[in-house]
Amino acid sequence: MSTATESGVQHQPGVPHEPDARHRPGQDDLPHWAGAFPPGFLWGAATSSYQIEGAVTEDGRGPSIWDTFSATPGAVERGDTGAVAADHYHRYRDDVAMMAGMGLGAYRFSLAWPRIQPDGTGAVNQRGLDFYRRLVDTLLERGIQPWPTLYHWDLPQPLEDAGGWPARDTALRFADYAAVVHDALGDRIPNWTTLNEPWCSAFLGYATGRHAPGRRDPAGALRAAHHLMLGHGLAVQAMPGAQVGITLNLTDVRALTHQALDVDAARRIDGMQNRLFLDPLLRGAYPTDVMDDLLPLGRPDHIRDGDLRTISAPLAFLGVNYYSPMLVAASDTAQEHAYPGSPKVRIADGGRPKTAMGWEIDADGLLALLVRLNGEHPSLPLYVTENGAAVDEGLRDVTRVGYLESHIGACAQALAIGIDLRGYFVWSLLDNFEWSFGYRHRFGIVHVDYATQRRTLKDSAHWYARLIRGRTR
Ligand code: IFM
Repeated sequence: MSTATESGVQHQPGVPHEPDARHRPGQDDLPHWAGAFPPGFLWGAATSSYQIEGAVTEDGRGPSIWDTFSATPGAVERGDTGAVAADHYHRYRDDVAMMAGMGLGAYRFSLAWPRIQPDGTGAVNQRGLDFYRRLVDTLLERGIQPWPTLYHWDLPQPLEDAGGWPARDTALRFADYAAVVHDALGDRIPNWTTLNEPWCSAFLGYATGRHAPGRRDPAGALRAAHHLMLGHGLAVQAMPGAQVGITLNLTDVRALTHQALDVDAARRIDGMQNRLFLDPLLRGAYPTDVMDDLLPLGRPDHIRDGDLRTISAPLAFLGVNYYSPMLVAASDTAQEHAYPGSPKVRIADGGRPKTAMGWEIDADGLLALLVRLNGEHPSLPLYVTENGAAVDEGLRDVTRVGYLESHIGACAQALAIGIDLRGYFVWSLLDNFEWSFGYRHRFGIVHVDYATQRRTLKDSAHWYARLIRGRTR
């Protein structure tokens, strides 16, 4: 049984009401552009396996690089791990009911490779696949489109032990895993995403060591970036008939000044953050200026004939994760950052309000990015697959509401000028494990009390539900 509130949000048994309805945004708060989204526009929310599932040793799941990394002293704040996280593995039914109550049309989640192939190769663990079968069926029963990502950073530890993403074989193993998952679930799911944010996997994981597996090997990070994209291309081949896309964390890179050195700094960062991934995927070639920047790290002899043809298989869509623009400038001294080959570049402060992550809030950057992508690749359908804010305001998350309003407003503008934007996923449905920050930062539109696992809708969740219902009524 469920009960409707005046905001249209259904509350399911086991899903608590928020404490005070008086401050909730109502119909009058809907922005003027709310009606601009076409019917069929996909409204969703996103999560990822290691950040919410918990149950890391259950039903045959093997260890991932994030289990190992978070058990390493000093790697994650306060020693937090994803061992329990938001306990979604056990609570997925209530979570899906909550999503249905909010009117979500799609749920973006990732599958944990080590649940499905605990060794990263060979034997398939049916109990791991069964979890995702149950999740997908529950979503479909509720009319919510499953939007799965095959890889959101939780590499099976045995594959890291065998060389990780810097090793070419990992790309081949990824394609095998993709085939297993597609065979099991392909009849129920039309749209698949191979990778989430390969930039993070490669450069935070293998260059700065801020993410699992915690290696500091810039040349290895470059090999990892290539093998991630090769894995993507091989996975496309391994999922015949599927609509396959990829999600990249892209941004609008701006030079601090018009001076040549700052402009060159912006070129370099745009090259590493955006073009190093976009160009192989969409043009079948690496950007030559970026390859020149990277030459001091060694010759790219890991790139083999035919790889770029595999990587540039036609994409059904591009997923865009956008949080903040980047302002960059030349630096006199070498900086520690995640951009190998360009040490004398610094990230500057644009003086805008910031989220709790210290990320500047600027929705114009999202619009600029969508305009650029559409200009360069006019026939490529786009989805904003992540966008959201970490704020420490509890249930009255006025800053997050403002963030979502301005960024979804940017999406409305993009649609108004004819950009083929087909959906928007807020990051994140639930408060969750924010990687090396542990549980310090809260991205959820739904609050999670980690002691009790009680879920409570924040104002942003009510606002988003109102927006969706305002659109779909
Ligand atoms: O939490 C992450 C997510 O896993 C990937 N994209 C960015 C989010 C916020 O940092």
